[in-house]
Parts: sequence; structure tokens; C-alpha cells
Amino acid sequence: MSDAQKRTAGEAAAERVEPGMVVGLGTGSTAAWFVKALAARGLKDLRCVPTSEATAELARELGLPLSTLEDTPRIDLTVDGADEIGPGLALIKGGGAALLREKLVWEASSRCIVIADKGKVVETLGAFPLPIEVIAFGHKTTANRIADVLADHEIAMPARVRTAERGLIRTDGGNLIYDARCGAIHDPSRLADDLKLITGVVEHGLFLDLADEAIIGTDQGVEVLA
Ligand code: ABF
Repeated sequence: MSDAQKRTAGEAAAERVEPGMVVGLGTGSTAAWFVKALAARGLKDLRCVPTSEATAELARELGLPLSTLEDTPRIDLTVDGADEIGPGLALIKGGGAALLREKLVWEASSRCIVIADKGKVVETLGAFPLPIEVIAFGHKTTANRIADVLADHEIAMPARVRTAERGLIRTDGGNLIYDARCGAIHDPSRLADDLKLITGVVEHGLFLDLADEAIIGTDQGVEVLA
């Protein structure tokens, strides 16, 4: 993980924003560099839709005008981070526990750019634990169902609920995150479909066919993957 590479990617992405745009603001440390660079540009007539309370707070502090999906349901450009970037710009996201709002904002966007340091680019998705958002009611039962689905995908490790030292981590929406140590995901599309069929599963961190472009920060500048 390189913070300098994250900053390089975030600042490059901020140059893609034009005055008057509705902009989706991602979550995480790479997206934070984008938000700071966007605010520094001082573009006129922006409206920004944050993907988490943390990003909303940062944007407010920096004076970016905020909007909501209700008020601006069509977003021109969303810029957001990722935990892994695989072939075809298939992503694992959700390390920041914001995957549900992120996916709602991404799906409302005409264009999505993922920004990351070089270490996020992988040959096969799955080394990073796949975040799965579940409702709190009956979550242990849901976790057992998730384990059964993972087993159908030759993934032996069960999903484990994400906790902090103060206990269960709640998403901004009040749900829980389970992390599935998949190791390697050979058929992301089939796994994504199977996970969404589980009652109690709200969303998962596989972002497939959603990213239009990736801006990768390197020690020599940026690489663009499309
Ligand atoms: C959020 O930022 C999450 O979806 C993703 O997991 C995380 C990446 O964090 P960072 O940019 O800090 O590496 O978008």
C-alpha cells in the first residue's frame, strides 16, 4: 500500500471533473485524496453525493456542496477506491464497510472511475476477504447459508463477522459486514448471483461491469486501465 500512489491516482481523477457536474464521492483513503483535490479545484456548480458519512463529513469540511441520490438521482461521474482490481475491471470493494451506498451511487452514475495504488491490481480476485453486508436480524443463520454457497464455489473458509475492539461493526445503514476469505474467486459473476439469492444478504463487495476506467497511481505517475 502506497499513500503517495493513492494521492497520485486521486489527484489525477479530480482533473476529470467539470463544472456543473453531479459527482459521486467514494469512500476510503484513496477516495479521500480525490475529494481533497476536487475541493482544491474550486469548480463551480458542483453537486456531490457522498457514499458514506465519513466522506460526507470530509466533503463538508472542505466546502464541497452536498446532495443526495433523492435530489440528484442521475450522477455524471463517480470516483471511488477499491480493495482489489481484477481482469475486466472486476472489483472487490467494501473494506471500508460502505459497499451498499457505494454500489447504489455507482449504479446511478453515467461513468465510474476506480482509483487505487498499484498493489490493488491482481490477476485473480479473492486474496482480499470479500465483504458481504447482511441484516443484523438472524445474521448467524445467514452466515451459515453464506458458508453453504461458498462451499458450492469450492471456497472452504466460512465468512466471519467483522468486529472492532468495541464489538460488531455496523454500516452507516445499521447492517453488519461478514468477510469471506475466498482465496481465489474463479467465477465472480456466478458467486455474485448466488450471494444475492440468500435471504438476509443485502449486498456484497463484488463490483462487476461497473467500472469504466481505473486510474492506478505508480511511483512514475499514473497508469490508466480501461
Ligand atoms: C472503499 O474504499 C471501499 O469500497 C474499498 O474497500 C476501500 C479502499 O480503501 P483504500 O482506498 O483506503 O485502500 O471504496
